[in-house]
Parts: sequence; structure tokens; C-alpha cells
Amino acid sequence: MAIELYYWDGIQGRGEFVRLALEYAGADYVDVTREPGRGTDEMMELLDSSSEAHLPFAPPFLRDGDQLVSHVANILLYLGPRLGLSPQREDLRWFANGLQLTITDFVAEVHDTHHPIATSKYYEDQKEEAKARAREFVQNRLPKFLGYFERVLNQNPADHGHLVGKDLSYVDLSMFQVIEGLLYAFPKAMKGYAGRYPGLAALHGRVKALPPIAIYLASPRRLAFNENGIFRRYAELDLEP
Ligand SMILES: N[C@@H](CCC(=O)N[C@@H](CS)C(=O)NCC(=O)O)C(=O)O
Repeated sequence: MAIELYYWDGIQGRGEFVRLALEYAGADYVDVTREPGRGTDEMMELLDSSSEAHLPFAPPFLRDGDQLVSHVANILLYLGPRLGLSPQREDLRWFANGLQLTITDFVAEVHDTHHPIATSKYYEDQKEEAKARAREFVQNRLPKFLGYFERVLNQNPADHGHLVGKDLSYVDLSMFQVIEGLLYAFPKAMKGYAGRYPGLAALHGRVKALPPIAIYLASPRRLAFNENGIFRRYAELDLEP
């Protein structure tokens, strides 16, 4: 039975981290809300269910047979060994999960640059606070997170240009997506980033060129970034580092 991915239609959002792993591995999956004959109502029914025993709080979540799994990092922890995208060694699996949870935190901070006050309110209603939040993000948090991941790459004893161990893992795919999103949302702040974070820039380029990823990125399944997603391009929030 195909794996079912549940996520909001119309945006890459957090669902994209899961999609990249499924696409890279050539997994048999259905993107439920985008599937003809199915759709967002089906996802809402599940979220509103009064009988589902393993109720998810928010998308993305995944159904694999009887198993429901929510939260990006948890989904990737589940999928990794099944898709051949997790390290073999147990200590490295825990490290990979820690890195993915750091990416979760990073993504939440990216989200908060445009929604610093309330997720339930429009960006336009929190624009002034967003400017202050984005300034702090660009000046302090962005270099702290990217600097950390650059160090992880450099300090990987396997030294094969991956974040964990010697082979490509789901964390590398997610890091690609973070860089891609940052380049879209913060072109000024990211200008010259390859000079400051050469390892991450090389990783980004390598993942982008992997044949299954290149094919996916060129396909209609890869939606363009837009101003409803996590990575949004608002000129007033972007500034030189
Ligand atoms: N930690 C969760 C965050 C999930 C999340 O925030 N999902 C968003 C969409 S990207 C959502 O629908 N949130 C609804 C809400 O928080 O009320 C993950 O990594 O999957």
C-alpha cells in the first residue's frame, strides 16, 4: 500500500522535508490533499476525528498502513531506515535526529520572522514586529544556525561532505531545503553565503544535482516558493548581514 502524506496543498511548507526524502528514494506515496478525488477535506476529517487513537496535532503527518506519524523529525526518523536514508550506526541515528530537530527549531524561527506575534493573524497585522524579529534573525540567529551546521560538516570524521556519517541521509536533504528556502526568502542576507559557509554551499549544490532530486525539482510536483509558505520573500524583512 502506498504511503500517504498529509499536508496543506498550495505550499511547500514543512511537508517538503518529507517529500524530498520520499522523492529521493523513489517511494510509492500519495500526496493526499493534491490527489485527484481526495483533497484537503480528507485531511481535515482526520484532524477533526473524534475516534482516531493516534491523533496528529498539525500537518505534516504520514499514514503507512495502520501507522500514523506526525512531526517532520519524527516522520523522517520513521522513514529513514525504510528508505535507506538513515545511518546504519545507532549513535549516528540519534545524532541525525538531533540535527533534524535543530532544523525544526531553525524552521520555526524562519516562520517567526513573518509571524512573530500570532500564527492566526495576517502578516500585515504584525509587520512592525516582524521587521524587528527579522533583523534579530538575520544578524544573530541565521549565522548561529548556519555556522553550527557548517561546523558539523567540517567535524564529521567520515569527511565525505555529508552532515552525518559517510552517506547521504535525510538530514542532508533537509539542509538543502533550508538553504534553498533561505536563498529565496533572504537574498540580501544570504548574498555571498558560499564564502562564509563553503561546506553548506557545496552540500546544497550536490543535493540539487542528485538525479532523483533534479527530476523532482523540475516536475510539477515541486511547487514554487510563495508568500503563504514558511520561506517568504518580503523585501522589508531582508537585509545585509
Ligand atoms: N513541529 C511540527 C510543526 C507542525 C506545524 O507547525 N505545522 C503547521 C503547518 S507547516 C500547521 O499546520 N500548524 C497548525 C497550528 O500550529 O495550529 C513539525 O515539525 O511537523
